[in-house]
Amino acid sequence: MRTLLPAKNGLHGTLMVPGDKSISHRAIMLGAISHGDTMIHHFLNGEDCLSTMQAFRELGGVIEQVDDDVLVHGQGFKGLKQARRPLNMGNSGTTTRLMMGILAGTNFTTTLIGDSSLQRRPMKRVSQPLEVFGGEVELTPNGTLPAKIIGHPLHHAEYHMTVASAQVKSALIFAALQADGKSTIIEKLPTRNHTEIMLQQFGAEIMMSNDRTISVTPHPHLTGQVVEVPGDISSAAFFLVAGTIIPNSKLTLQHVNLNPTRTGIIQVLRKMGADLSIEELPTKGEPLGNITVKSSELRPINIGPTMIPSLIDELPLVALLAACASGQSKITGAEELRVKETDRIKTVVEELRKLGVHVKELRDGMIIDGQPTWQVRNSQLASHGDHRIGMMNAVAALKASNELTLIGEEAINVSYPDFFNDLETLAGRN
Ligand code: SPQ
Repeated sequence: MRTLLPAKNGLHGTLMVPGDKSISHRAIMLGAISHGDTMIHHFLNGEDCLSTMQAFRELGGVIEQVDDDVLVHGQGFKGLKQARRPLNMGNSGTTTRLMMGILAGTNFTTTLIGDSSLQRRPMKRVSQPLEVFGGEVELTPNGTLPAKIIGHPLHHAEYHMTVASAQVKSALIFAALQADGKSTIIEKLPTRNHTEIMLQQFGAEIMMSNDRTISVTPHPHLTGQVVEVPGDISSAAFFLVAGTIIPNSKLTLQHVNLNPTRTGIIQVLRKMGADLSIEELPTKGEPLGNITVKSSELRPINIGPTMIPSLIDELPLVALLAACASGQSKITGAEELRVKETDRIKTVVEELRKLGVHVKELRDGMIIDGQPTWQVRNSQLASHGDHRIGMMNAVAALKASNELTLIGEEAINVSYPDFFNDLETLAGRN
């Protein structure tokens, strides 16, 4: 249990947030299936990405790590070897789903297991489309882990996705790379495109057109690269929101990834009236920049389905922003939140109500009545084992007038092990 203190003097300073989680996972994966060495700088040392690293080691990969520098000795798809035991995906949906696509085309069988949260998350969304490519994945009758991936030669396909999910898309791209001809994947809505961008860097022939169509030429010669992982906008978002809602704050987040498929939170902050400025930085890879925010008065907002993928992981924070705005906000089209580490509609509503915020739960979102001050009803906040809910609560607690407590702070190690240290530094308490 952790004590959460208010930030009575605001938040100040400059911070380099940890490396992007999605990009760190993909850098290990692409490094392992490429030929030659891949050097990864600013790798995210969170538990999820370490699950990916460990899985590839158990598949015969040689990976060296010194702090946040990681060297992957790639041996190509064909260099992957059967693991001696089930691979433990921990809490990581990204590792699980992307691995299914990579392992579908091997000539061996692999079993994937995970923690209690991951065991509840839907996996048919990957196994079913993989069947279209000739893949075979056995799941429990509920469509959950453990998953047994029976490797097969794969064939090409044209597939229209039925969920807006970068994880499903990426699994299918990995399958398509091992198929017997060119494949096309058509997204329901545009989602984060780190797999596509990084594959191009490693030498794959992968074309993206009209935002939603991806064509994959199989069996490229992938060559190891140097990957500079930018700061994670999903981690920076906690401080962007804190800097906006806590009076007397001004802070700068450095080297943050500004890939437009991820920057929905910046659009939301601007639409709500946040004082936010961006200094774009020169880069050879994905766009990045320094973001400065100052305390601001906020207007309410309406968010609908098309915007959701670009801020899916930031929606708990959007709800918190709405709770501080002058009026009623509405989030709809966000039913995907129900299948994250927790049902994030339910857990956000439950935690905001403890803080005295009026929130109505909808099937696919919520309606939030913004209030300038909250009357805390229950000072014992909980992460529910979900890193993003734990961090949302820690940011909310900065605004409370009294000390609160957080149960389950360890969940935060999944994506941001130094979160509280960084928070205390910005609050001037370190
Ligand atoms: O890896 P995991 O557990 O699924 O992580 C989450 C998160 O909050 O960190 C989701 F709970 O991020 C996903 C994200 O929601 C990471 C991701 C990716 O790297 O491809 C894509 C999104 O999931 P999805 O299902 O929309 O593709």
